[in-house]
Amino acid sequence: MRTWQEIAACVVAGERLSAQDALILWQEAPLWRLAELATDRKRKISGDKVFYNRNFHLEPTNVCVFNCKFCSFRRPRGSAEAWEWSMEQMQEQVRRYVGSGVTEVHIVGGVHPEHSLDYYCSLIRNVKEILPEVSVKAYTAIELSYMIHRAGLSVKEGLHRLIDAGMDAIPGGGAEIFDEKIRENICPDKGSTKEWFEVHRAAHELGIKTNATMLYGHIENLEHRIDHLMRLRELQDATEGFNAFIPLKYRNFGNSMSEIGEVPIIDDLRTLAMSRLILDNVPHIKAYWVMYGKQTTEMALKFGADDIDGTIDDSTKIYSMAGAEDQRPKMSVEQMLQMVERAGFRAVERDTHYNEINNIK
Ligand code: V47
Repeated sequence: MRTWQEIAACVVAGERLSAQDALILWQEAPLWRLAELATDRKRKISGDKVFYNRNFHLEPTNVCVFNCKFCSFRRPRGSAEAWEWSMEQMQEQVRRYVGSGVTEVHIVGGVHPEHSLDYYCSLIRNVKEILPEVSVKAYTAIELSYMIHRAGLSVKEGLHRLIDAGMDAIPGGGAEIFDEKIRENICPDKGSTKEWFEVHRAAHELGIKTNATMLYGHIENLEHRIDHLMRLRELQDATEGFNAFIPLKYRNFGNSMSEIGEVPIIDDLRTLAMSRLILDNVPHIKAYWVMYGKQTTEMALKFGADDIDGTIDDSTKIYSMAGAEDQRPKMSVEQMLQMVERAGFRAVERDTHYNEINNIK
């Protein structure tokens, strides 16, 4: 077995990490060394740039056919806290952004029992009619798999319909943890790991870029995290379809796993750095500021992240309902620029496809 110092030297030389070496590095390398290794790797890919975008979320409903133990967002139909926005209400939400400079709408919500594929397609069409210049990053693989199978179509046929309606990219949600036993425990009735990969592979084959996430810091261990990252690396080798990876820290407020607690920030930083090192073929590692909070996000930039997501404009409830610091998450471009500068990098506005937008004042 190699020592962490030997493994670190191999990482510097550009050698790909095996699962066994990744575990040793993860467990034994000091935090400062992981920071150095991950930052070196980040610099090779994105130099001194850290990306952000101007975006908002649409969350059509928090009613969901699945009942994941970690979820603080879902409400049973008929509950006072359940919402099911009408198409008109969502059009109204989208109209607020006319002329605002947003470049991306991220649509994600509960897996509604009755919404059809046509409904999801017309939601995208309506967004594009109001904001023709934006990209629509829509629906997790779990939502997609459900709506497409319900329509009696193959995954590729369903994706074709959504692409025709204007879907530009697919977010990374629903991945949770790929290990089937852990998944069975934390989200027993949810769409499977196999379904998640089927959708992402099909999207990549159709030329649609997607993101990937990992929900960590609950009952999984480091081997499960490494296995998760290795499965993503394998698909990326085959398709090159992932734009970004987003590690999602389990937040424990208001769900049925609350007794587990949350992992310390040092674990978040090590996880980011190791994600950057294991996923040597995924260009962008995102520190999602809404989930970490602003201070941890600033630190995360020293651990291999090169993206912080966007302005959000208080449009998502998933993390505020799970106990994140920002109960009304919102960041101005100015605040983002300052955060990135304080961390010693250069903020660059991007669109969904990571094309740079040159309008920084
Ligand atoms: O799949 C739900 C996670 C995800 C909790 O692709 C929780 O750019 C922590 O995927 N604690 C949805 N996490 C959000 C998501 C996402 C977010 C930002 C950017 C992108 C992107 C994707 O949120 C779910 C689940 O893994 N989640 N509940 C919780 N209590």
